[in-house]
Amino acid sequence: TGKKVVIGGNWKCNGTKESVKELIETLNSAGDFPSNAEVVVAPTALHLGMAVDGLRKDISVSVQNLWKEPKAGAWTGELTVDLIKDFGINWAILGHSERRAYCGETPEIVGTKVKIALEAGMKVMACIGEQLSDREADKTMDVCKEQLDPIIAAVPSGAMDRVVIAYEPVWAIGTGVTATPEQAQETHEQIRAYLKTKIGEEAAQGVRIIYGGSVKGANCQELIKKADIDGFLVGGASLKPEFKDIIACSS
Ligand code: G2H
Repeated sequence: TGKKVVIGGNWKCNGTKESVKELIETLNSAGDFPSNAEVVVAPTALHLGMAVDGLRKDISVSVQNLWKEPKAGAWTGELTVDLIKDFGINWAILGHSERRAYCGETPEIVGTKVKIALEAGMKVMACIGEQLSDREADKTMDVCKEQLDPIIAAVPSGAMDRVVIAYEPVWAIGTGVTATPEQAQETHEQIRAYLKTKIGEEAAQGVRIIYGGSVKGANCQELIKKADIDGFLVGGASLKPEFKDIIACSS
């Protein structure tokens, strides 16, 4: 389909000035990336400047969140899209499960943020995923649909190609437990089938659906072989030199 593979690095709330400098140097000296890889890293807000200034230009920088109103103003502690774009940042991770779980982000809030980012011309990695109890109760797709609906509804006409869906089963996040390639493929396929009913066959085929949850150098090869896995959102392993091996697996 000619889709580029998205390899996202979600640094979460990690890093020191020294470790971020080292990571930037490691990535900058990692040699050529596969031509079909779209590499994006999301540092903490404190480290965004270092990343924008220091990283090679074929790595894009992303925020991990943004404010639910588009314009700068009296929003203490927040970052609005106009500030983010002014800084040269064009990607946002939105609706990560940690923000849903710990920061009260409802599916509706996530939808609002997706809309704001896309209207500003940004690209979005919108995260969805079920808890272990949902999976055990056979509710994986119910939860994914509930999270997907406001995201899909938020996409302005013609902007679907700037939306990446990150499927991250919560039980596989930071736990060392990865969904098996078969489990991940099964859900990715169901997500794409659901997208088809909402946006049509062709548009749904074009959407990159990436997997997140304990992705590492040792398991990325098997996962990327699957038909509906179009890349990764990597947490823990994106802070290590191993991230370049994950980028390499997209070739
Ligand atoms: C899932 C993932 C990155 P990790 O949250 O978004 O983190 O790879 O550490 O499970």
